[in-house]
Amino acid sequence: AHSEQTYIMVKPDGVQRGLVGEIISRFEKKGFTLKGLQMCICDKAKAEEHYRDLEGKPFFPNLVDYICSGPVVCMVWEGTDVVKAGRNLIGVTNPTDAAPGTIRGDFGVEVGRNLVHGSDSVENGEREISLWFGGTDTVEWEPTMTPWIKE
Ligand code: DAT
Ligand code: MG
Repeated sequence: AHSEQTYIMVKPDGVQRGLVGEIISRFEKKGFTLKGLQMCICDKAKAEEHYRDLEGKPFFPNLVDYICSGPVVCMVWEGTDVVKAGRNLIGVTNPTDAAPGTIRGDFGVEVGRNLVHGSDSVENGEREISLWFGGTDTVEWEPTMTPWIKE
């Protein structure tokens, strides 16, 4: 099976609401491996770069302000098809439409407070990981339980 990495970030509302542990726990229990973890307060330039594909959208200025409005928790998760599976754990963009059982479906009510980011492709994952993590800030390791999760 195909192993890859994704960039997952608990947004400022998720941090302020005390949902960091809950969000990490869902990725851990699913069977993915945490390869990088750090906290920061994002500046405007970095937020604009992170969301550069959305520049020009009417909500873009609000989105940038929101992401910069408090601490975020930045993570690299690795595993089989983790980009797609991670987005399934997170749920669709608007929490109103997100299925119960997903993070946004269980904890969110508005699109502008949707708690967590997940990369939408392997390529964007690589771009986002290099934007948020310096090369030395991730950890090479393999959990001993891997054979019980992956064939
Ligand atoms: P996602 O975060 O599900 O990948 P996206 O990449 O299309 O969604 O958009 C990035 C963020 O921008 C999203 O998490 C919340 C915000 N956003 C998207 N569409 C929006 C809209 N129609 N109104 C307000 N905010 C929106
Ligand atoms: Mg996106």
